[in-house]
Amino acid sequence: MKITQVEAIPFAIPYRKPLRFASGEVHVAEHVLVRVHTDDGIVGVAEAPPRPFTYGETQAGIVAAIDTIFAAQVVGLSLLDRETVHTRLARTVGNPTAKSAIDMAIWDALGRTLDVSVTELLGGYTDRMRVSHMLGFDEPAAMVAEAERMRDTHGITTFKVKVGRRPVSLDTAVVRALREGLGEGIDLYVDGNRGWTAAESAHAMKEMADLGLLFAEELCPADDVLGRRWLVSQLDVPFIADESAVTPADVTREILGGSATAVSIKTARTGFTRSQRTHHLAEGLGLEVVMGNQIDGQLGSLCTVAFGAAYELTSRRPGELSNFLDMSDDLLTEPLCIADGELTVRPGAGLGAEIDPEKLQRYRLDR
Ligand code: MUC
Ligand code: MG
Repeated sequence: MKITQVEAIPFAIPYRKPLRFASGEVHVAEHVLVRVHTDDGIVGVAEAPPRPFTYGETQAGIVAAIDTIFAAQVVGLSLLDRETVHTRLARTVGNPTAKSAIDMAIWDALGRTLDVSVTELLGGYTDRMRVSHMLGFDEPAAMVAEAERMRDTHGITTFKVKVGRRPVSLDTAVVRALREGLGEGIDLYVDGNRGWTAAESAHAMKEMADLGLLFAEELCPADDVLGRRWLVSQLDVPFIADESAVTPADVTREILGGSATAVSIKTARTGFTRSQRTHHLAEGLGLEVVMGNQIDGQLGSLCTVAFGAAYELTSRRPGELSNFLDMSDDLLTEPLCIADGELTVRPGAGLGAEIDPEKLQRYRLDR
């Protein structure tokens, strides 16, 4: 069970359709495949998706951080030394997805070694989650058509709508069109990626008061401390902290400061070990949890559902598990399939993900 090597392999797969939102846009999945090898010949895998516009990580930076800082901190440890791994990696404040991919690849390797799924190792609550699809910026008619396609093809009935544009009516018109076009049979919530001010957010939420939103997420910056508290205090739906609350300590500060009332757990940036801590904190504080999407590929989405399905609290709400559908291809031998609005965890050992060697060869950038 001894870790002998950590590989960081950059790859690039184009999106069929770019995803646009208030803090950036994604045209190509420029991710890093992380492989953790052990002396038993086991290989655990995970992927790191850099989001430069949010966390400052880049693909080249992730490879460099793993090769020059993190690999040496874990090589020689046992797969069971997960707390030591976490402590060593946590010394570095930044690089959330580089650290998380190593953590998740270790859990995958442990599951493969013990012949147990990661979901069972974590908590084993269920084997599936309902799916919520993120809709990026576009014209109202195009967003309604996209939501209808997701509902009719995959049975998805929950949608997170990207907002945060100016004037706010650009976005409120979209949300209204979605409610009118798809009716009461769907659930809607909005994510501003810090695009609006607190006052603009309050105005937009009033304008959408009759649309039955489930949540609001990161409508304005958490650094606008009093403005955000003022906003959150007047909302009648939970306000989700996403990029403002990456660590459990961030979550504690945001919640106790009255700047959020719910939390997005993204395995891409807190791995499994830190996501567990956030989950336990959320349970103790009585918070709503949504399993979020860092615009993950199929391997990242498999990590999200593996964690989300492990606990009652994380599987209660639909998880954001479907944006890999917008990619032109992926790395897994057997693609993920969303049917009847659900994604199931893979049966078998670890994450149950097999990387297609031919696809990896085609998309890797370090050939
Ligand atoms: C989200 O929930 O914000 C957009 C940027 C990012 O880091 O994640 C996505 C989705
Ligand atoms: Mg968000």
